[in-house]
Amino acid sequence: MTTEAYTEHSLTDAQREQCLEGIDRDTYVTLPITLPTSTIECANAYIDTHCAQIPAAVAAERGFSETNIVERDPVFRELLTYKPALQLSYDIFGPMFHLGQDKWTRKCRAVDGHDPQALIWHSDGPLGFPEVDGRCPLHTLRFGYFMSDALEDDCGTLEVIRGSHHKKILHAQESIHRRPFTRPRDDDFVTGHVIVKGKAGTIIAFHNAIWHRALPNLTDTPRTIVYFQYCPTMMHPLHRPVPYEGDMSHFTAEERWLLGEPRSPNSWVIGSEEDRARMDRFRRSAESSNRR
Ligand SMILES: O=C(O)CCC(=O)C(=O)O
Repeated sequence: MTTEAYTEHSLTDAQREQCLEGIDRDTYVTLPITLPTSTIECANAYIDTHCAQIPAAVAAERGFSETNIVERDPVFRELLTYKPALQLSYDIFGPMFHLGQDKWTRKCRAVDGHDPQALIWHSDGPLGFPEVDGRCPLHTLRFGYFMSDALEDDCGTLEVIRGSHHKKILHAQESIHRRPFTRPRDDDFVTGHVIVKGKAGTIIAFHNAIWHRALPNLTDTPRTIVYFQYCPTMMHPLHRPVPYEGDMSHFTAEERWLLGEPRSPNSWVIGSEEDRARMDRFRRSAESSNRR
């Protein structure tokens, strides 16, 4: 595990290329760097405090999870602009992307096998996103930051189907969260099945069309993960009010952009030169000065 401050992390152009190749081939990739211990400790300190305040009955019904976390603790504000994530987002979307989701989830040992935070097989994204031949293009890049070790098969960690963005999407026209979901072939969830395990600090990035799930945690080690996802500015975030409704004066120009600073209609979709310069720090070093 690295010990430098995570704000100094960045990917080389070659690492960026390798990560994109990995996503293109496997639908997800494990980043070649890990979070510093201090980041893991700060995130867990916040989450520990939050969980301690949740009444047991509420925790049993809903589990432990929070969305829109950037404003809750400085560690999440720092993760908002975690450079390797924004470098890869820039590679995929160009400069016109913003925050699509920020959340954490902690799963403790399931009671009677039940875990309110467990999720059946699904893919991510808005309802009604256009499909091409049943496949969904990459509209959201999601980063999972492991804040606990996830080393056992039954610890409730993320499971994926490797290469599943090459298959027909599970969720674009209808929400599988509202409708029981079946597939005609039993081996759909066998071929390429990966239980994504790793030590605390592991970072994964994945395509919205990935088939994924997370089962109940059957171990005594709580499993904690933080997710940040990025999408084109023309897409509305999943949980956040955008345009941002509060005072943004304490945020940097990059943070304001990512959080949905109020702007002209054109600047959500096409953007001016000034808009497109907001994410300049995340361009490749070898890139020409011509902006997209
Ligand atoms: O707990 C996990 O890692 C899975 C989360 C997930 O599938 C989702 O939020 O869509």
